Amino acid sequence: MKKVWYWVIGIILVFILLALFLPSGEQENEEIFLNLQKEIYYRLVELQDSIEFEDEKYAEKMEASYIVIAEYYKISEEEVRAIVIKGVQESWEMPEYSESYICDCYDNLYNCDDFSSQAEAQECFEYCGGVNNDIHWLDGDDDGIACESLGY
Ligand SMILES: [Ca+2]
Ligand SMILES: [Ca+2]
Repeated sequence: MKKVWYWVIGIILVFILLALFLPSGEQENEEIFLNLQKEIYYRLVELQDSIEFEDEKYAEKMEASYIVIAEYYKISEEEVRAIVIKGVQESWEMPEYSESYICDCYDNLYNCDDFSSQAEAQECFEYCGGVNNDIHWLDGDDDGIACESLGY
């Protein structure tokens, strides 16, 4: 009778070990989740960096930045703040995309007349995801060409 218990305990141990060493799918999810958190953090830092310190509404705009990011990622403001705390505590470094950075994509921020040429508008349009993410509404007819009204 004792042998049966050894088997039962043995099998349970095997399952526990499997559960400990095979959560690769979960780990992958965690990694995706962490990358998303980092993206949210970078977006927020970027947005806050764009607020001029001399701006008389500096504090208000800093506060509003949390709401903008929360709305964009469809999460709560508290979640954004929690991510920021995590980012600061773990000192996440900003990605080095300063060279490739073209324009902001987190909200409808530009109109065609904000660009000095169609090519410039096109560049920003494609940088933000093209037809699939025309966040600035630069390509109203969805033909993949932004701001064709800018004939220059
Ligand atoms: Ca626009
Ligand atoms: Ca178009």
